[in-house]
Amino acid sequence: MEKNDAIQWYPGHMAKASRQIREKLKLIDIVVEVLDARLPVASKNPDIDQYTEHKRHLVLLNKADLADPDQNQKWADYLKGRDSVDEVMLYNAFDQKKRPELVAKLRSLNPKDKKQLKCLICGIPNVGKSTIINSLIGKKKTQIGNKPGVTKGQQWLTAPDGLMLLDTPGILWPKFEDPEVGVHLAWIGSIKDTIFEKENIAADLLKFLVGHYPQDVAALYKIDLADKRLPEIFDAVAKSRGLLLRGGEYDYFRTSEMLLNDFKNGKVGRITIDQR
Ligand SMILES: Nc1nc2c(ncn2[C@@H]2O[C@H](COP(=O)(O)OP(=O)(O)OP(=O)(O)O)[C@@H](O)[C@H]2O)c(=O)[nH]1
Ligand SMILES: [Mg+2]
Repeated sequence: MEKNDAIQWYPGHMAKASRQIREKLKLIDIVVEVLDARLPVASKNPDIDQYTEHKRHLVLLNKADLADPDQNQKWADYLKGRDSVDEVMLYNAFDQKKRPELVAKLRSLNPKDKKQLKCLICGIPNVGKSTIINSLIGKKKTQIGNKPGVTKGQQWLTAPDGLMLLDTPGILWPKFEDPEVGVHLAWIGSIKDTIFEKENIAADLLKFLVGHYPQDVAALYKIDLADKRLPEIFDAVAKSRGLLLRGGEYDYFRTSEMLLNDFKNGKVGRITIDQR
């Protein structure tokens, strides 16, 4: 990791977005903190705890469809016990069957039996904030995309059931104490993977996957992991996808890109990175 990475992780617009959230806090009834269920610890922006001090606080573990079901339950149970948290829910923003439960939870947190509930939807980039808003409205009203920084500014949206939702740009915190956190955030697409050497973070990812979810790796790439060390597994993945350079050598760059994309898009299987 380079010394200057902190600057790229916390560009000026995030400081601005964070200030704009603080300016709106007085209006907010419920803070909906969106985490990526695959990374419930590292996808938590510690700054959000300041927003929730005098507010109702719902934690949504979104993309639960991409995360390990056993881990999902463990994390949901654990987070429910946290002091400031009123409700926790495992969510999949593309599953409309989950919507009524979320609406019911929001209504149950209704502070003063208000007709109109103002909810702040916040979290780090790419965790699915705008997709959740679309799921609550029932229409594609906000722009979404599988990369960080799709939402550029705040926007109030009206949803049925008396919900007013404030979509906000994803915000990270200025400094990661643990460099691994940065790498994990790149795996889930919350920071640009271009600030790292792709081959390095792909090798780290493959190591994690082989260590924790070997069957998923073997099944997806149709390879036998027995007696293979990591570099041989990397080669086997390249070979299984025919990713070769002109001279017949393995194309490590394209293999790295493919691995990172397969993971980000949930092709490898239901994987949780932060294990509980
Ligand atoms: N599988 C799955 N994908 C999801 C879910 N929610 C969102 N996504 C995908 O995650 C990506 C990011 O979604 P966005 O809604 O743009 O995320 P965001 O938090 O608003 O991101 P920024 O605006 O960049 O901060 C998109 O490719 C969505 O299709 C979910 O519950 N499950
Ligand atoms: Mg967004």
